[in-house]
Amino acid sequence: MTQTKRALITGITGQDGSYLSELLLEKGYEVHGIIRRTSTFNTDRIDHMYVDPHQTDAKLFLHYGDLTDGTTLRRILEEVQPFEIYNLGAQSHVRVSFDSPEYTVDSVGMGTLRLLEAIRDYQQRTGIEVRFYQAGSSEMFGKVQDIPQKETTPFYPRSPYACAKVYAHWQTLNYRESYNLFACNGILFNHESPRRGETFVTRKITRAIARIVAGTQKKLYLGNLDSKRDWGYAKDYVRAMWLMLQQEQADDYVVATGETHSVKEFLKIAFKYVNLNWEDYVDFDKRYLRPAEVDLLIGDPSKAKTKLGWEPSVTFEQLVHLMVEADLVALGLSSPNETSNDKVLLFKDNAYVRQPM
Ligand code: NDP
Ligand code: GDR
Repeated sequence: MTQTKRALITGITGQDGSYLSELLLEKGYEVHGIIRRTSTFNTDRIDHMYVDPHQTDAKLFLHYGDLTDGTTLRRILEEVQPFEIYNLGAQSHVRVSFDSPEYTVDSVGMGTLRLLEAIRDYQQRTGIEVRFYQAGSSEMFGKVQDIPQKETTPFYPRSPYACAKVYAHWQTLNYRESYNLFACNGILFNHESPRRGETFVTRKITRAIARIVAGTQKKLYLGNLDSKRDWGYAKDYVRAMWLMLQQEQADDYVVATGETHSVKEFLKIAFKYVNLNWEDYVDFDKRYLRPAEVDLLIGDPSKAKTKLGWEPSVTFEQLVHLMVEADLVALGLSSPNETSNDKVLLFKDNAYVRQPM
């Protein structure tokens, strides 16, 4: 009899956690996620997968916990007995990390250490191998050293968030080397989707466009429009996480598209999709500037392509379009481009389908 594949995900309620859960469920895994207690529901992104755990076909289970609470992490590990752990939980907003540096470092840096320690003890005591994925970030490269950035590029973090991710990266690598843990660092460049948090720049833009078209918003206030990012599609990136844990050897991988675009380029393409000129709607607000900025990120995904067989499936323009479209659909609007063909693009079951209006 084959053993059920069992995975534990921190950050399951986030953008990546939701896509990764879908991928693992599709692959027949039993998925366990750690959620935080909040005063209002925070499970919107995973509700469509959830079935009452009393039902026999339940495959997704949620546990209350927090990366700042080591005792609970240990208890959940003992209860779930996972074979794979994906550490996606984090205070993941770079600008906010300047406002809340201690909490950011606690959840991102110390949180990773707590989890690694719990895994080390569990594995040594039971002899069961646990494979670990650490959600590293291109922000670790920070101030540009090499173009494009690859696995061997030195880190130069420029925010409390990035410093904490560098710490988590090195601890992950050290646990691999010291205790023979199967622990991988993904160094993922920005990845976006209709499920992206509303305060990250891409989603802030696409959501604002839908509201402008609906007539409920007049202006969009942004900070630095000149920074450049290597933006990919989140659904592609969670596939890379899974692939890393299926290899014979644990290793570290850059995951990126290999293309870079400025915030201005994103704005231009996004507003053009609804036949508007971004310059008529965007104003500057210095509150969105960061004390230190990361000006240019562009990744070299050669290693992931060669060793994991990973490829991005969505171009930059397609990504911008699918995000604008999803926000238009969410407000019950359809894009002018699509209506002219008497078709509407609908986001259904995680795919974009054209349907007659
Ligand atoms: P999100 O911000 O969408 O999700 C973060 C998740 O972490 C949420 O589920 C959140 O829970 C949870 N979380 C926050 N604080 C804690 C805590 N103290 N204990 C436990 N869980 C916590 O991030 P993404 O899905 O975009 O990113 C996933 C991971 O990948 C993060 O670690 C991020 O730093 C990293 N990353 C992301 C990239 C990207 O472009 N998206 C690129 C590179 C790395 P809640 O819903 O309750 O807030
Ligand atoms: P980033 O993403 O910092 O790269 O981190 P974000 O979308 O926040 O910023 C990208 C760039 O846009 C500029 N910008 C603004 N950003 C926000 N959020 N809001 C604004 O109004 C605004 N105006 C301009 C920023 O200055 C920046 O240059 C994301 C997160 O998901 C991290 O967790 C992850 O590790 C990295 O991507 C890779």
